[in-house]
Amino acid sequence: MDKPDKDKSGKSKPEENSVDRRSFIKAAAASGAALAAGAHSLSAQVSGGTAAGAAATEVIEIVSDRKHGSDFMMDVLKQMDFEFMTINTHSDSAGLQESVINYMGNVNPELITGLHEEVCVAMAHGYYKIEGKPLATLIYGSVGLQHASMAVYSAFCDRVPIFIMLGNQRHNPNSRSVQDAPAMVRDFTKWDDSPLSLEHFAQSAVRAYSVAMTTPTMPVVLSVDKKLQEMIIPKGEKLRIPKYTPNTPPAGDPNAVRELAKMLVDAELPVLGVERAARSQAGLEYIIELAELLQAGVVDTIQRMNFPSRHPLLQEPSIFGEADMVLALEMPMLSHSRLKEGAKLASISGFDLFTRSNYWHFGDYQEPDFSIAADAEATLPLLIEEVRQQMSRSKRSAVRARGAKFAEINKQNRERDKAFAANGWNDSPLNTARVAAELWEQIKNKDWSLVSRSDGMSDWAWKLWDFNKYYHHIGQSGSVGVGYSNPASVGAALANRKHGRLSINLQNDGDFMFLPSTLWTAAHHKIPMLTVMHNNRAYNQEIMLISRMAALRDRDVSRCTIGSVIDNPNIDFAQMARSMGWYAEGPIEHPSELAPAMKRAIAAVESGQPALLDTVTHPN
Ligand SMILES: Cc1ncc(C[n+]2csc(CCOP(=O)(O)OP(=O)(O)O)c2C)c(N)n1
Ligand SMILES: [Mg+2]
Repeated sequence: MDKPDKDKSGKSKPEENSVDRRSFIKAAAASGAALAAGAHSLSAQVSGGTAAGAAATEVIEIVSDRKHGSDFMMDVLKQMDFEFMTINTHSDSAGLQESVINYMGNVNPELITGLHEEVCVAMAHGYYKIEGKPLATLIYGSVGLQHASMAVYSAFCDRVPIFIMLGNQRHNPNSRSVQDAPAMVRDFTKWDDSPLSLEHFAQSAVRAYSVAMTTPTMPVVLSVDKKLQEMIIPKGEKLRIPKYTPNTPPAGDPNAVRELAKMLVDAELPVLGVERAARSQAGLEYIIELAELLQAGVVDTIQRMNFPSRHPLLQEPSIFGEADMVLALEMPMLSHSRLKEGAKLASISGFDLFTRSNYWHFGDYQEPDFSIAADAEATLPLLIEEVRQQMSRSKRSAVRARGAKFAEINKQNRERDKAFAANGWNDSPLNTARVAAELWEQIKNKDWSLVSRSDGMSDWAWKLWDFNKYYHHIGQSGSVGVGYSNPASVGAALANRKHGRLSINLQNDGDFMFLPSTLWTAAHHKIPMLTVMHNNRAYNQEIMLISRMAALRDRDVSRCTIGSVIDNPNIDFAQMARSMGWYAEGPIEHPSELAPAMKRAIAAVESGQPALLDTVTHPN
């Protein structure tokens, strides 16, 4: 962290480290940009950062009688360099909110208004998956956190760090205060605290950030007392802000990595299973390098952008049954039972380094034959080097044959998908493959990013588009909680905005209707993105499950839409979007309407507006 400026006598200049608020506000109004440039930055905070990015301990001496507790809290947060803070406003954080607005000039962090606390947290989830940096979120400790809880759970399951602050007041039992606010989400967060003093806040905020950002990354919670926010700090007080030094992520023990490399090199048909293996573009490139070196097959559950969608080594999960050696990379749910008799299963995962008990987010115990408790992305460079050293020249030429075999399987799978996509090409309601294909034609030469689940619309985007950069998709929710996708897509689009990328959201109708107010947030904060509805007017997955149940019981399957359709009345998504400031068209029911509507909507997005197309689709 930058040290405060000193004058010639060595004393701190009062306008720098205490607050003459009037002149500060004036300066902020005069130059928001200068304020942003002056904000302390720790770019190495992105997971995997090194000690080179460490800040220095700072002692703030209060020389004004107008400095408030929440102003000091902002001083503490400066070194985390939060670009945004999502908020649903509430009285118990009035001090903090006012400090963001006037003390910080609403810059780093800039407030992003969510109309529901679940929107605030899910936006932070989506933002991280593009930017690799957490957002701060400020929500009401009692009632707000209850709304936010499912989104916190999704981030926990998906290993996404979010810096959650709660407004609360324990000194006033008559209000909506809560005795132990973080308890509500303690089963699915990594750490929390409820500081009792400003220095305690400083300690806990830096600790919380460090815990959240160390793999396995996860959400953390600070409950911030209203009285502490609003207190005037006595003149002459000296408050210490601890320095933050990013942890290097835990990498595998070199001897164990050498042994693992031998298993891979000796295998006849090795396959990599990848789930949350890549945390960055570098991680994606490491996985490609390892797979190509070994000519190993890769099975991707697309929870992250782990591997290119058109890479010839990409395989379907059934290949697990043929492999003699499988390496699961951050894929703790891959059970040995899916492998053939005698096959070996190895794992590199941070799962055992931190987990919780109550809400299950795991499957059968994996039963690995060899297991390294470490971060996969941090371990891959070492593993690649070991494999490279152990691969003899003859081995390298021998593995080409299996690479060719995998490439042939991949080619057949892709041809099958293309043929399948053409089924019902001209149908109305629309074939979801056609929606994805028409969209691809229009975006393929642009800098695009799929900000929704890539398995939406029956995986058609994943099957038909060329995903090859880390920001090309944000993966899934982690929890399968419906309601995640709409706000997470807006958070990811917010991260894409400054990079000028075209954000695309393929949006299921059922998921959309959990948090439709998300649209207003996107329009209000001028977040450009294209939302294409998968409007099958149903909770279709549930209809399929209930129909199967009726069939098993030999009862009337035709009635199984009861309780799970979303029609009568049909929801007019375009009208809803327009009412909240979006460009919108629809309902679109005929395939001939698709391409021209997409063109107009993309033009609107490229002019800076969010746009929605309500495409009425086949159930799947
Ligand atoms: C919060 C939550 N409530 C209920 C469910 C159960 N559920 C699983 S899939 C699904 C339907 C989702 O509908 P939609 O988003 O329209 O997708 P579709 O199945 O139509 O493709 C529901 C309700 C869930 N996963 N999460
Ligand atoms: Mg649906």
